[in-house]
Amino acid sequence: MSTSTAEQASPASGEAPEPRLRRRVAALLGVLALAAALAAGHLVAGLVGINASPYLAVGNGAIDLTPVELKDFAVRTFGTYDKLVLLAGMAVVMVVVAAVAGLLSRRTPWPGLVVVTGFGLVGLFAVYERPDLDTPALLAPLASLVAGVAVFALLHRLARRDAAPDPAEGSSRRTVLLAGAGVVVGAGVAGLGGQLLAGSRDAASSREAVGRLVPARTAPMIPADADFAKLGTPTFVTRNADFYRVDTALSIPQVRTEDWSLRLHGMVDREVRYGYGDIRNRPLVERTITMTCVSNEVGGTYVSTANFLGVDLADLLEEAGVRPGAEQLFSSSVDGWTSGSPVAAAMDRGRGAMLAIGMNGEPLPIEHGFPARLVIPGLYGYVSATKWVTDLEVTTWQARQAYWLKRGWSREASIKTESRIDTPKGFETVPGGKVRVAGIAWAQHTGIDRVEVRMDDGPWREAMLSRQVNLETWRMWWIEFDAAPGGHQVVCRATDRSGYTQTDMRAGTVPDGATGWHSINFTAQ
Ligand SMILES: Nc1nc2c(c(=O)[nH]1)N[C@H]1C(S)=C(S)[C@@H](COP(=O)(O)O)O[C@H]1N2
Ligand SMILES: [Mo]
Repeated sequence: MSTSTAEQASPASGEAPEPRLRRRVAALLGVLALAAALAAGHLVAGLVGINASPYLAVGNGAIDLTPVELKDFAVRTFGTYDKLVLLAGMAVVMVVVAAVAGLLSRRTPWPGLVVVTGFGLVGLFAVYERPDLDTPALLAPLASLVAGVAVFALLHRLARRDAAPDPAEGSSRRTVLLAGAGVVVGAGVAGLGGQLLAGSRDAASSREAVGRLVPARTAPMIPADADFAKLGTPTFVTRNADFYRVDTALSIPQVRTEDWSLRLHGMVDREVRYGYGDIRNRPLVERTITMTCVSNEVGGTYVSTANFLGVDLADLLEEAGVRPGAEQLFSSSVDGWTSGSPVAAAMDRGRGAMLAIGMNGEPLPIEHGFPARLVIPGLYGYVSATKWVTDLEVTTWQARQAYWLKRGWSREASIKTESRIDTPKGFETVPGGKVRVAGIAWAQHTGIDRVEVRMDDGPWREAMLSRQVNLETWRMWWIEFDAAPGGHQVVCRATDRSGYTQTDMRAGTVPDGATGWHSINFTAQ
């Protein structure tokens, strides 16, 4: 009440009775223009590819520009919600900037128009910079720019007319309100429309259409004693919905099989290009493989196992004819993410590297790389497991530097021998007496030989190991301790088949994977 009187009074004191917008009206104008801009961009993105939506493109750009330490912190702190946190943070910042831009425009629309245009240009630049988007994608941020400027200019004019000392019409306030409401509804419809349009062209329907992929060679049956799930370990094969997910994609790349191809080129005798049909119509082989992320902390959850279905990478490379001197298989995803794997690992028949199109009896889930991904057992995911893969270049280490290598991670990254306690959970209270401790251990491509567990300051005791499925997968273990009432600590360590026992030296995940023993505290009652 008091502010509005002050504002009413101020024009009277100046010579030119310039109408000034009330603060909250001005701020709201900025926010409405922002909403209109984002929604218009999203709608057009529904037609030209949802990743062209300026909001998503700016977020994806931000992820690529984020320093490693911050990214590592985000993944550690927010886990799989890191991207949601980023999007929410961006929204807050944008709303604040838009409101401030509105506040600066109480007399003339220019400051707001400049800010809205600035936003638009950032969106245009972000889309322009995305490797997975081409020229038509620029229509989306362009639509944002136009909608933002138009809505701001229009609402500003209406609101100023209303704020004039002598409003022309008594109805002009209602006009402003109606226009504002119109923008809100329009933005909602446009945003939703974009989402729906994108849905109709997305990869889900294409994945449905793939139907059943039939292996020519199925993976050997997993024996019942390959896990101790009833005793508190994970199941041997991880359900697709539970399989860990790590990638830099803010919105999951949507690739339809008919739009997908894989180009194999570089230091080869003949360049080859495969369509989806070329791959699925080959005899498909299925392999049980445990994947691990280099960002997995000691005791972390970024390790899972699946039956992958696909073709031997070695077959494709041999068909193309790898030239002498080739060192690196440089793979690219449709979204521009890249990875460098040793050619030797990709060609090694004993390792069984694949171009995978199926996972646990289904076409690859979209978030795990549909239509096709690499899986090279024994190496951390960032140097072996390119999702949405579309390009394979045979080259040298000198010639090409992959995404994470440029950001300080190692070139060579074999998965380290590790073990984890799954039961009891940290700080759990369990009945005293016999306490069962169970978990997993992995040393892909080498194999686990032994897991030892120690309670408090007692001796190391050997745990019971599950049956080994193959060298590229994890093993489960369990053991029982007599635990007197009170607090206890258990620690585990694995020894692999090369004779190496996990070091207790704690190392962080950068540059080539964490080390150290996993320990947990629990209370016996
Ligand atoms: N296109 C693309 N592929 C990618 C990544 C990525 O960011 N983009 N991340 C890699 C990393 S770091 C890991 S650990 C694995 C994880 O695969 P998943 O999400 O299927 O578990 O994918 C790899 N492939
Ligand atoms: Mo990873």
